[in-house]
Amino acid sequence: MADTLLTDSECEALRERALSQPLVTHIYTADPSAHVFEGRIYIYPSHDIEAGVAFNDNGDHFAMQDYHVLSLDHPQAQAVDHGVALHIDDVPWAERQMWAPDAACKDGRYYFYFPAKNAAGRFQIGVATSDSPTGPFKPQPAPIQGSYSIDPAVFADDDGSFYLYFGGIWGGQLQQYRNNQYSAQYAEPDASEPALGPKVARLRDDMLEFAEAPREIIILDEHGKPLLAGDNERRFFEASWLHKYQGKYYFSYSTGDTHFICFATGDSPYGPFTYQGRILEPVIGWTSHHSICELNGNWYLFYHDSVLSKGVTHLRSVKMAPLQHDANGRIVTLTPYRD
Ligand code: FUB
Repeated sequence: MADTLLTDSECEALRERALSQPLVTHIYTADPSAHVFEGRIYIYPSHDIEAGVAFNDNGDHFAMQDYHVLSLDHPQAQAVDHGVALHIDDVPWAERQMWAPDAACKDGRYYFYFPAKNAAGRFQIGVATSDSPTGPFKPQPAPIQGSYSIDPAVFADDDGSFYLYFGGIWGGQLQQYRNNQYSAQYAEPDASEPALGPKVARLRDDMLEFAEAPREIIILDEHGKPLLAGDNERRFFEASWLHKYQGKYYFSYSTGDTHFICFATGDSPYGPFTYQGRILEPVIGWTSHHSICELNGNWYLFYHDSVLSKGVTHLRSVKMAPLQHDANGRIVTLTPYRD
């Protein structure tokens, strides 16, 4: 394993690999959440399938039913598929649509967080546990109390606290909540109003429930004003991720209908965060979803696109490319790697 900074030629080789091939090609994978556990890179993706469900604005055609875990011995290695880690049939409360997951490790135990729709058609977030980073994961019988919407992402802070970020508008249903309460009457704010923010809650010590009511994250513009709902090129849509670099918290996310992965920085895991720029320009396919992790001083972006399926938006493939923070801590924008 490379235990030093990547050389320029190693970086270039990794970029080339991202250009030409996904991490795995025998199944479709998306929404990669990557972490380094015990020196190895583990990737927790969605497992895309063709379920024959008609396309609609709610994303019902993203009808995934299980999760696989991938891992890499080192960044240049061939990814290993560890097989099914959790199936919807084993989750008592989940009916359909296992969307973007994430995982965390605490005291040698692994916690897998995943969204799915319940019998009422509402997304909630569940947790499943294992002694192994690759599962199989045993789900809790009920979803996390007070959870809703999609795209859980866990951040482990230096003081041992774990935070769960979540939320996504449109098919992710976040627009139907205010102050953590659901109403079918709620909708997206008007274009001139502050955009809906993602949510964050610190996790309880046992990692199985929220330790507090979810709080809204505010993303500010360069004047210190919240981004507006009509600012489609910058406002939050889905795909929360948090990483820490040189003491700053970096919140990154997808802008959905404008297809960018952007980042904003702040001084607390709760925000507020100030918009800084783009990490990734649009990929092939409607959705964009990423994660960022560090191994031996090198930073990596994990993302997906629909190149392998020739543009089928719900049949995506996970890729990995080097990511760079410049001397001022700004993330250098990547252009996607198309063939
Ligand atoms: O994979 C289903 C959904 O597509 C995810 O939850 C979103 O982030 C988008 O990537």
